[in-house]
Amino acid sequence: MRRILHIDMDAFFASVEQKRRPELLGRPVVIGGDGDPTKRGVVSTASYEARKFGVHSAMPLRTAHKLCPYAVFLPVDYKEYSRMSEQIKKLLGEFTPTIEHAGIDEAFFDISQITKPSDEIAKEIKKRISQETGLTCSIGIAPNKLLAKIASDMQKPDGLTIITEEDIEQRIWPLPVRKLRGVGPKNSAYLEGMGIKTIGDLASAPLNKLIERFGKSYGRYLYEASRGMNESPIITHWEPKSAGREITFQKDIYDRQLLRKILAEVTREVVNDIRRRGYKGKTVTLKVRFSDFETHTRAKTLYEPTDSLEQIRRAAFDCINRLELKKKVRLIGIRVSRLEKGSPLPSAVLDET
Ligand code: TTP
Ligand code: MG
Repeated sequence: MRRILHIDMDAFFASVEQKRRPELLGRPVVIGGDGDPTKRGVVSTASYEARKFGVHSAMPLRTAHKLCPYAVFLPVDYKEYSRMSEQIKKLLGEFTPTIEHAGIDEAFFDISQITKPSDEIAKEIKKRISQETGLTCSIGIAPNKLLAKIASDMQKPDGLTIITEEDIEQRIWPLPVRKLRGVGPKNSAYLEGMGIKTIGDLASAPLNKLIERFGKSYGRYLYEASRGMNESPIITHWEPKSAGREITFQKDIYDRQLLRKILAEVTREVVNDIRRRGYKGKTVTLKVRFSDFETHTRAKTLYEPTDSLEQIRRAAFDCINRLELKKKVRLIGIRVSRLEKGSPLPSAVLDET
């Protein structure tokens, strides 16, 4: 039997801010955009004190401000959060090399080979993280990744939840289907239409009915997931599929020259990013959202993968030339995909070509 541990930091960005500014401890803190709630932008995360007012990730900052006007609003400081994330990941690496870094504040690892009891391992990790960073995390331990992730979310913040196969009926089945990885808002609404609200409801649906509605692979996934069955391996190394950036303007822009200038800058950032990580890309996709939210994309695929700023920029401009810019623009973004490993460049030469 495998033992998989999932760790997820509590209110990560907000906790890092509260840690470095102790005067914010115990206060509602909202992190998002450039920290000005009168401007456009969305909430990246909110401290648990702010969540009591209904503030949550992905909500417009302006809405958060209405719900919780006395919260402290702060800009996103990725650099600091990434630094902290690296520090935590390094520390986790001391426990086992079989780690999957699943996001900036979460990781899975296989503890099957560690002889200590699960709760002891979890407590040790929590203690180390707290000593070295002053932050809290929530940990879930289960026979697979699917259940471990559900478990880590069950008693947030500072939680420790251990789920065994015997617990599935009592503790997993009452949860809403949304809690299963791979069930988003669309599918859960569809399932609800079929009278399936909880994971337990899903577990009582016959396999052939699920396959009929959702296709062979997703249907079977749902059938097995509802029974807590999941064999996904720990993936210790990810190849990125694409790299991109997009900007939402403070004020919608009509000026074509200015848009091109911004596009050139964003493209340079993306190219620097793929080069820093040693990748070359083949497809360049432009995204433009107009002030009325109408959104268009245009893509260009090159003959071979490249990390040349000139070639990628030319492709980006090709794309924008194929769009009729008849309205003010709200957002512009560029993405380079079909990435392949090239050789990483030293950062000193990144901006040279
Ligand atoms: P989460 O782990 O989803 O959230 P969290 O750590 O803030 O809170 P919880 O205690 O519930 O785990 O995401 C980790 C970080 O990723 C979060 O601190 C901010 C960032 N993030 C965004 O920028 N936008 C989002 O929509 C989400 C969900 C997270
Ligand atoms: Mg988290």
